[in-house]
Parts: sequence; C-alpha cells; structure tokens
Amino acid sequence: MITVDAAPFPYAFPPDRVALIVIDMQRDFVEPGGFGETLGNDVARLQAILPGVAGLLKVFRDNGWPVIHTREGHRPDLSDCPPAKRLRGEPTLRIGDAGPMGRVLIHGEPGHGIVEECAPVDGEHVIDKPGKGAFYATELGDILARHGITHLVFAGVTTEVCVQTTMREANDRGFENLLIEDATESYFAEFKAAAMAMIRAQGAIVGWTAPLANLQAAVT
Ligand code: TIU
Repeated sequence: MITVDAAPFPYAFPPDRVALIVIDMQRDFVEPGGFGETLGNDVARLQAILPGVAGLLKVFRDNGWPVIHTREGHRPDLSDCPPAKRLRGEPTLRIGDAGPMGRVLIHGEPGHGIVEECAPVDGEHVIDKPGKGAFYATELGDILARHGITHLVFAGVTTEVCVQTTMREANDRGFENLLIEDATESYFAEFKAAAMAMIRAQGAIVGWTAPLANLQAAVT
C-alpha cells in the first residue's frame, strides 16, 4: 500500500488497483467562448490548475497506472441532451448553438476537445458523458471493473458539479476516492472550498482530499 498524507486522515491505496479520473478538462469549460462562459462564468479561474493536472498526469504516467479522461458533451442531433438541460436558465448560447469554438458542448467540435496541457496520450481512456456524473450512461464502470480498480484519484472541473457528482457516484459503487486539491477548480472559490469540506466531512463520507505534493511525496 502507498499512504498519502490527506484529510481527514491518511489515504492508503494499492498501486496495482488505482486509476486517475480527469474530469472534463475541455476548452468548453476552461477557455473563453465556450459552455462555461455562456453560463455567465469567469473561466480564467480554471486555468490556474493546468500545471496541477499536468503534474498529476505525470505521476500516473511515470508509474504506468491507468488514466481515464472524461468529456461532457452531446451528439450533433442532441438526441442525448434532455430538453431540461438545454433549455434551463438564460445562457448567452445554448448547447448545440454555434459559438466561437464551434457548436457548444457537441462531440467533435473544437470546444469539446481537451485542452492541450492535459491531452490524452495513447493507451488512455476517453469517456464521453452526457451528464454531470461520469458513470451515468457511459462505459466507465465496465472499464474500471476490467482493470480491477478499487481506488480512484480525481482531478478536473468543476469541483462541485461534475467532479463531486462523479465522486458521489463512485462512492456509492464502493470506490475509495482521493481528490487532488490543486488539480480541481470551480468558477466559485467558495463552492470549491465547500465541496472539498463536504467530501471529507463525517469521516470521509465521500472521500479524501490532498495537495498534489503529498501524492508526489508518497510515490517517490
Ligand atoms: N457549470 C459547471 O460548473 N460545470 C458543468 O456544467 N460541467 C462540469 O462541471 N464539467
């Protein structure tokens, strides 16, 4: 077992049963002109974690541990996008509308792609998901079972939406979850802090959190 100094108490994982899940590091969330900005958010906040996510990817790649990337998005005909999702609120552009990075949150459009700093490499899984959680309507559960994974390390955006939803889905499926604090971000500083507090409250009710440096120290 490898033990990481984490909150609310140390996180131990078997190195042959751990995988990294990087949630939705897409141009649509991180760059101006995409889905995140259409919802009224300042996307610049999210760019601060690019070195953290890259550093975390390096830890997993150097050790040969599985890496899974997710992308939130929909088919070009929107058949997998519930009207309730597309019509909610008053965004400047709706899902499927043409924007500066192509059609918003649609498979294959420039905005749907993962940012260069976190781009998948050969052998890594890329999961396309229509929802906020990465288990809903995807092959993620099957992939993890095939690899014999029991422990999941999480990164990506946004902390309280797709990251927290996926961690809760994973927790209910029996996975032990660690969120890397400087490899996740929200459009709202207070929501990131609250989500991390909720995850580790009540004796790690959803999982653990730790800075990247603590994981790096544990694996060297
Ligand atoms: N809006 C927001 O904070 N997030 C999302 O819509 N998706 C993800 O978190 N990926």
